[in-house]
Amino acid sequence: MKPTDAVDLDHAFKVLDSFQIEIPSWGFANTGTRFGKYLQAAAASTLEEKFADAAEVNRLTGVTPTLALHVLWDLPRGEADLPALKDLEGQYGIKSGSINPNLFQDQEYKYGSLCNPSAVVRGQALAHMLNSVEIAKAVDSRDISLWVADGSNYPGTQSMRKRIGWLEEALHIVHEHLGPNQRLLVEYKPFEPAFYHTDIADWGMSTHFAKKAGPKARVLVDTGHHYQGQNIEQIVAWLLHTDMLGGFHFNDRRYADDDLTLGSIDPYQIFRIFHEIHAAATDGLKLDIAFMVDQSHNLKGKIEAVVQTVMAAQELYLKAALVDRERLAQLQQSCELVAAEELFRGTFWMDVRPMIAAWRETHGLPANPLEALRASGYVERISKERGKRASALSNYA
Ligand code: PSV
Ligand code: MN
Repeated sequence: MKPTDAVDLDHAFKVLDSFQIEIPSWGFANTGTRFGKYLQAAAASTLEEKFADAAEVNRLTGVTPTLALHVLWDLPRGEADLPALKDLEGQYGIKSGSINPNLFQDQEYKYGSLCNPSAVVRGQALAHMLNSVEIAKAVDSRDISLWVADGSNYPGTQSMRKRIGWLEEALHIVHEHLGPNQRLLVEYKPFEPAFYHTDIADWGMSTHFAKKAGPKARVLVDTGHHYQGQNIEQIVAWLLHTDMLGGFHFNDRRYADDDLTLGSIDPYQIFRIFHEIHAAATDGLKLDIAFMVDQSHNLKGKIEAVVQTVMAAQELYLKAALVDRERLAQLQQSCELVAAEELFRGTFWMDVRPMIAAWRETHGLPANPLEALRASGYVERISKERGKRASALSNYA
């Protein structure tokens, strides 16, 4: 079947209709490395600006109706910020997405949050988790997306085993407070900020904690959080098989958690991940997977980078959907290795961009969102407005 066949296009359009991806509020803000920040005039510094930018990305791409929020960065006053948040949702037509508790920036968490040896600090971290659940309920957000930065830097300085127990206990309590449709997504990361041991270091540990927490907990795979050479699609296949896959934080990486644009280093890997998901759906598995972006853009223009990311995600998702899985299954069964690989690889090399452009046009969207962003003058406008405010503030200071 040629990619331009009517049937194919129909199938492609259905695939594209089914695809949405959540973007992170922090992707629009000034972020940096531990060596410093390069500030951008267009960066969002208020929640309203983050909503405005998210609305612009959704206007251009049509597939990002929700914005992931980080509680302490976006709602520093907790529940007191909710009325303003609800107003912004209405004003910008963007819904609050996953709620990300923050258990890493307060001074008390120097030796850990939910895994801290001090019961008092563990209690504080748990209270923040429960508060995050309440915030999520108030804005009708389904997913609490938890990343625990806890760990230790030197051998012998912490009891890894005791910390497992403390975390099991805390997540179980959090789970008990979830609403009927809510989920707890447990993210893992092998290292950073901890450099000797991390309390939730890999998908096995996340799976364990999610299972201990309760039936509404699942694993969250951040593609940047793996060692070099790890086979992420195999992890995804396992999580699908065991019904433990809750969602993704997409980004790309070259060395560690580099926060690079999705597909910028290894688009084939994202294709392979999406293939596992499409294959599971073809095989009749029940899937409920949140696709989210988790990137901060230090050098690229932020809105441009988010639009580029969303476009890359759509392309790779569609390519993977177009794999002729029936034929592939036959080739796998008869162990025709080269033919199977060529079918797989050949689909990866297919240029699906014209199909996506055609789909966009049928939805009243710009055929090329990046070009449309440039033509809109949005970034120039906000650079002027936000830049003026930033320099007024610095003059004042
Ligand atoms: C940590 O590296 C992480 O991937 C977690 O998801 C955080 O919530 C996010 O990045 C933002 O720091
Ligand atoms: Mn993440």
